Amino acid sequence: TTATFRQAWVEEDVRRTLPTRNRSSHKGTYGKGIVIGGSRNMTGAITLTAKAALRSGAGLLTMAIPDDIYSVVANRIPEAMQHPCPSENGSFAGDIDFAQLDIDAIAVGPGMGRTEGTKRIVQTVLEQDVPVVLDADALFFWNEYASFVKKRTSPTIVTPHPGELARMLGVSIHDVEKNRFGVSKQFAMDYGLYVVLKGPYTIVTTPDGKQYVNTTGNPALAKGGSGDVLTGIIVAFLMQHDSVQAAVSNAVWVHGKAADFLVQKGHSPFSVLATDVIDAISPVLFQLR
Ligand code: NPW
Ligand code: AMP
Ligand code: MG
Repeated sequence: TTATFRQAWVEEDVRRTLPTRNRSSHKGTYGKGIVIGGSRNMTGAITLTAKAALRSGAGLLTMAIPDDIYSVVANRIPEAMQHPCPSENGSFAGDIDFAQLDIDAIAVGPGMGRTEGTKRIVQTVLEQDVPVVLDADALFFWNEYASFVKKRTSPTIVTPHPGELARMLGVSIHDVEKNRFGVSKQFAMDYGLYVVLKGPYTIVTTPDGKQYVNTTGNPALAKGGSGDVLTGIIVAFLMQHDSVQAAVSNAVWVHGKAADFLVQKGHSPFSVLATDVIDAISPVLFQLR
């Protein structure tokens, strides 16, 4: 085993590592991202991811969605571009031709469902030589991706909640929760990837086993859609940071801080929605830069 490196990730770290928005920049400076997900029963998740990415400074953002749900999704975010994909029964049923797309980072999984189409697209995503965030349903067929993940040379980030990590490892949720540090470190080092183990005190683990514990967030986030928002912030920050660890830790921090900001401003944790968290990204970033 390696030496233990554990550190809290606090506001001072975010202030030190968050990039600035330069006077001479243009949209291409901040990266071209794609978020892939959605299905007929879950059109909201990928919409939340895309909107969160745009609020987090992504230069250009494309949403790849099953063409069955194209019109409902496209109607919600005029700033995002769309890449409608072949679909069957409201889910992906085909591949994505990345050669046609000019992409700097990918997030895949929110609201995608667990079909053969999901499996195929995730495998293709893992063959792309850019940073990849795997979340939600993109984590479902984990064992089938192992060989693809180990071959990658660009960063891979997985963002499981304890239920998802337990499923990926074939252990109980209790096994994950009683040893959150150990389990995520082992997993990160085995696969050579970044693990974001979510929950109160989210832990970000790097491929070499360093661990950063988040200090923001509250139970307002214990609600459907929160994780989908986090994935959008992560993919946007990956395009704007040099350090993957700083990008991911800052994203987790800003996500939690947005929820904290809302509660401080008099919103009840009962009532805060994932959409409100997206709207609070702006004042949080304003206070930082
Ligand atoms: P239980 O039973 O709740 O106690 P799944 P998912 C457990 C989409 N969404 N700590 C949980 O336990 C997502 O993007 C769409 C411990 C259960 O066993 C995905 O595509 C929305 N355990 C899809 O839904 C809004 C925890 O894990 C299992 C835990 C499925 O995602 C909602 C559930 O996990 C949603 O985001 C925790 N913190 N959290 C939309 N509007 O379109 C969960 N568990 O079966 O992997 O499903 O997370 O619900
Ligand atoms: P997901 O389960 O994928 O929707 O992700 C839930 C998100 O909300 C993760 O970022 C969690 O860290 C966060 N979250 C959920 N419950 C809490 C809580 N009680 N305190 C702080 N953060 C939470
Ligand atoms: Mg989730």
